[in-house]
Amino acid sequence: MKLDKQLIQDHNKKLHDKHQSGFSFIADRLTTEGHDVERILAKIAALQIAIPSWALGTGGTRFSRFSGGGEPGSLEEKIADVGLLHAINRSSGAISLHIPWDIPKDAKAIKSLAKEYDLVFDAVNSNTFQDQADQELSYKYGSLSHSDKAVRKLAIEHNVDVIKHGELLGSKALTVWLADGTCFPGQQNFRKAFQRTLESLKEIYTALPDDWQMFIEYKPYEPYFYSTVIQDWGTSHLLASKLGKKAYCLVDLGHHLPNTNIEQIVATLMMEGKLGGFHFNDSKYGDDDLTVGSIKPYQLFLIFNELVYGMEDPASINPPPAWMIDASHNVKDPLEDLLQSVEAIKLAYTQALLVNKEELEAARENNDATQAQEILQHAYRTDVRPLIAEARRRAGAALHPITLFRNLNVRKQLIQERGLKTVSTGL
Ligand code: RM4
Ligand code: MN
Ligand code: MN
Repeated sequence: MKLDKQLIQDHNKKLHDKHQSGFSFIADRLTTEGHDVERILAKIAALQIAIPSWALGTGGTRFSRFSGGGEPGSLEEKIADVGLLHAINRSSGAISLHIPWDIPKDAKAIKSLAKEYDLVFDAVNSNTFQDQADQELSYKYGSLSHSDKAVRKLAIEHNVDVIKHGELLGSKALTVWLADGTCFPGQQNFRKAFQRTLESLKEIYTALPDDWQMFIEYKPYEPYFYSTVIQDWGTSHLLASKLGKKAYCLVDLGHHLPNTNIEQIVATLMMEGKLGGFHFNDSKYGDDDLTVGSIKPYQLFLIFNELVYGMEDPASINPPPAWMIDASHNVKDPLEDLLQSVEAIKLAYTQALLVNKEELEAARENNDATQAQEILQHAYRTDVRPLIAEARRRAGAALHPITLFRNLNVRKQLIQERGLKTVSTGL
């Protein structure tokens, strides 16, 4: 389904007056406070967040999966869904593929289809956490860290294959997330598992084109519950440092134990120039993969405060990170959820742009904790929604994405097109 641009214009026209008064109000206030509103709007518009190809269907838990209707049944339909999101918000201009869930059979055709929707291909993701139907060796006891060299070889070759698929599509990064780990104390030699992983990653790294990056994702537990080979940012950083300058760490918000200070991890990694990729989601307990900003919006703001600091610092050695939503949708319509997630990311980003850095630094130097909090929360408590809407309007997108999505009955149309019982590949 392709969205007629006129429908967006009609929607914007209806909301115009209300939007305009809200926007003038905040723009005036920010100008009085010394902000350059045009500069902020340009930054908001420039932030593009990749959508993973596995987030467009209804996700499941280990108990069940309640499929929604009209789910994309092919890669082409997934691209159409991301294209739809991008048409509505002009902020989701990239798609991230998971191989082999989404192997492009005809890369050229897939690439030109994506282009029709104004989309590019973000990082490609390998999958060594599931055995494929025709697979002779099993990843049950690990992949890149496996005790059996033949299994490691299989996993290495798969990653090299994923790079090749990515090259044909114009991707510039490979994300490696390993499920490798153990469930029981004593099951594995930690040192050997790390060394084997490093050796395997070295081989993959050799196959990485010069202008590519490798993102190493960490996770403390799950699917195994005692140990994980790449359990935390320190392990990821150690591997990335040993591999070389094309290797970076990837922070997935859900891959931390409750109450971990993620903003501090972000600060350290950016200081070292090693933050390559970022997966957004939200959680209450673990890797819940809930809508971004639905549980801990203040934490998201604090994380963005460090990200903005790292991105705007002229002395920064960190490349621009690759942004992606990594979520699962068990309850909400996946497309609505993704629209909400993109909005939440933009809200936190914009609020972080409003932090008065000079005043904050002065407060810090004076050890004035009260003033530091005042400064941060002054930015956080600013309702920046009209700014984001204005940036969208200027880009030709909808003032209120969810309202437009609902008014146009998009899901109903997708069900008519694809049927009620389609199931998309992914988790
Ligand atoms: C993992 C991890 C990876 C994602 C898979 C589907 O928990 O977050 O990034 O590829 O889920
Ligand atoms: Mn992830
Ligand atoms: Mn995850």
